[in-house]
Amino acid sequence: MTPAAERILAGDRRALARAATAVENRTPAARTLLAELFARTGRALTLGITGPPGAGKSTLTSELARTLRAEGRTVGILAVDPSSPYTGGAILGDRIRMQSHYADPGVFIRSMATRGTVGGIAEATGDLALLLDAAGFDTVLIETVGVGQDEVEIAGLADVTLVVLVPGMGDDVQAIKAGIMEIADLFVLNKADQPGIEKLEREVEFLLSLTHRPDGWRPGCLRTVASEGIGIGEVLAEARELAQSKGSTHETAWVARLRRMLRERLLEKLPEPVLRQAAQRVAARESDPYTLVAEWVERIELGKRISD
Ligand SMILES: Nc1nc2c(ncn2[C@@H]2O[C@H](COP(=O)(O)OP(=O)(O)OP(=O)(O)O)[C@@H](O)[C@H]2O)c(=O)[nH]1
Ligand SMILES: [Mg+2]
Repeated sequence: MTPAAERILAGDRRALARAATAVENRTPAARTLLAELFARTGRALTLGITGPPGAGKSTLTSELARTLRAEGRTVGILAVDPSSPYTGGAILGDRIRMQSHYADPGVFIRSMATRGTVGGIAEATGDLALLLDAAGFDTVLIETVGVGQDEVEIAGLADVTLVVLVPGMGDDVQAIKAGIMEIADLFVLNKADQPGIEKLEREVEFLLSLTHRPDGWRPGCLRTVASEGIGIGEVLAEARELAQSKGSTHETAWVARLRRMLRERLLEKLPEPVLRQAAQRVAARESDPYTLVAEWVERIELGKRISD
């Protein structure tokens, strides 16, 4: 075993932070490390927390972490914002919200903005979660903003996905339902101290009554006031129960994940400038895309980079 892996397993937080950066940067060394550590994973409970901007995801995450710490459990927190390259503000806000956790060695926090790479963000998140799992964290909380494709993929990494909604969303509840319904295991109706909570609850219950998911799952909903720590214990208890009963869906998650991993590795063999040049030639009708892709596949089979 490499010294880096040994240090991480021994609980060395600096080694973990360095490894997390390597994982984010998708380095070959990080891959070797993860391969080494993989056998030690599979123990952490991973919760996804997603929902619209400002719904209280970070507040809820922080409160979940507080509750878990009070139980003596360790917590890894990954805050991902795939939609915006500028998470500076959000991260700054989170720093204030998460302040009490930063000094706690039982909590590891990492915020990730989009790095501008194609795909990859879901994989980077998934790998970070595995790294924290191997490092012995009991629970991994993954916060993502919005409900785009990246978020759906990121949600697929979690054992249980909580979707946070708030009163006063108006037609937004309708608008976001399509993507959200597929990934939600539990709806958290936050800001229950605000007017309109009954209306929101009725709307969500109505949408749920119309939804028939292929897996037969019917998500529940719970009210919280995250900013006052109200309802957090119930959310955690429900999430744990769901994780227990969902136990067997891991294989399905790995189908999606293996597919993405393969895609990521294959695309690595095709650097962005080379892809752009090729696209230019195709657009100008100087070469045809079918022959081009066939040639690339042939090269990949020979283990070569396409740019070689
Ligand atoms: N009234 C009320 N305010 C809340 C509640 N939960 C969170 N807030 C406030 O809502 C604001 C947004 O909370 P965040 O936790 O940053 O929300 P978020 O979903 O993480 O936001 P982004 O990450 O920026 O999308 C903050 O000012 C919180 O204090 C709640 O239950 N009731
Ligand atoms: Mg947040």
